[in-house]
Amino acid sequence: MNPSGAASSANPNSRTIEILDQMCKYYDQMQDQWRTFAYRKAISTLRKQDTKITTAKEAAVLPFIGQRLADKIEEIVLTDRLRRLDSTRDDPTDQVLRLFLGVYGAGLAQASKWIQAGYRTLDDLTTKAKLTSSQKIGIEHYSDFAQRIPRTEVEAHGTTIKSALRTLDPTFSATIMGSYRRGAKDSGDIDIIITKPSASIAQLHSLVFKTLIPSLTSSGFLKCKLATSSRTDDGTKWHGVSCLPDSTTWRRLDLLLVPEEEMGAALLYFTGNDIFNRSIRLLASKKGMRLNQRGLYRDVVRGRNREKLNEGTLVEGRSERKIFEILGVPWREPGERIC
Ligand code: DCP
Ligand code: MG
Ligand code: MN
Repeated sequence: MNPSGAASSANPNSRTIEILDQMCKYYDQMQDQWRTFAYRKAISTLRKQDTKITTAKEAAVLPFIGQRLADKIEEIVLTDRLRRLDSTRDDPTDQVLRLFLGVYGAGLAQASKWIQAGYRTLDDLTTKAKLTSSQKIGIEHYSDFAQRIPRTEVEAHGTTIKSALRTLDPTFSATIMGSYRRGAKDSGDIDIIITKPSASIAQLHSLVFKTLIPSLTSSGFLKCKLATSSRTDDGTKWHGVSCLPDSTTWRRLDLLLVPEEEMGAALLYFTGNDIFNRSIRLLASKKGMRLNQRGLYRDVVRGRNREKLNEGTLVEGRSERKIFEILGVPWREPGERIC
């Protein structure tokens, strides 16, 4: 196991891993979740091998490596490259698509529409396309948002929020989540859970939206809001942008407001990674339960197409460890939740 996730040069398959990793990043940029997952799983299998996998036949018997991936592994070993990867670099439409998909909030549908309208550059979008205010920010700060955030800087953003909260109400707490909690040396954004013992979601909402955010905005730390959502769907969240006083690089910041009784489920959800979340949710559903970011539920009645007919009964929401226990999954430290 290589918990840092980096392809160690000591690994006999490091060159294969390096190229598969580039292919995986490509699919990630294309927002092709299935291929991204398939590649990540195959890479994690390869990392665990002590010998060099040189043929498709050897590769195909390994877990999570199907025939097509096995053929690619053989191609890499034989030619030291992957034609599929090279072709992505030569295709101009493909490059524009990836460029547009990098705009905050832009999905495949939006990016394709821009391409169909004849736009090819970010400048085209700025001057010709009709953009939402979030998309405008996504374009203006395109290169900021594309940069990884060093761990110490993630911490500094967390500290700013924590100290602001402390002056407003010392019983509030903020916890840095996401890749940071998994121990990553750098992160794509800053994810923070805000909670307070025995506070309702309405009280949390009021303090954060009416006091914390306005105050951090006037101090210059928060730059803008990109998206918000409240209860009913998937919890209360705030997506926006922050920037340290000694920096000019704008960073993506995600806040999640969580009542105490849901903290365990929220910690589990917001720690990820996304593949780990998928697999643990699948496991819950195999056991007749349902796991989401608010809790673990049982007696969920499902219809013919496995659609939910009721919400079920809450089994556990408060404790992350108990959710693992009830599901019969041995505890995994955040750093080990990398699939
Ligand atoms: N999450 C999820 N499914 C998604 C998006 C997010 O389960 N589609 C959960 C797991 C993630 C966490 O939320 O770990 C935070 O989401 P991020 O997109 O911020 O991802 P990470 O923090 O894991 O990585 P990064 O460093 O790229 O931000
Ligand atoms: Mg994150
Ligand atoms: Mn995030």
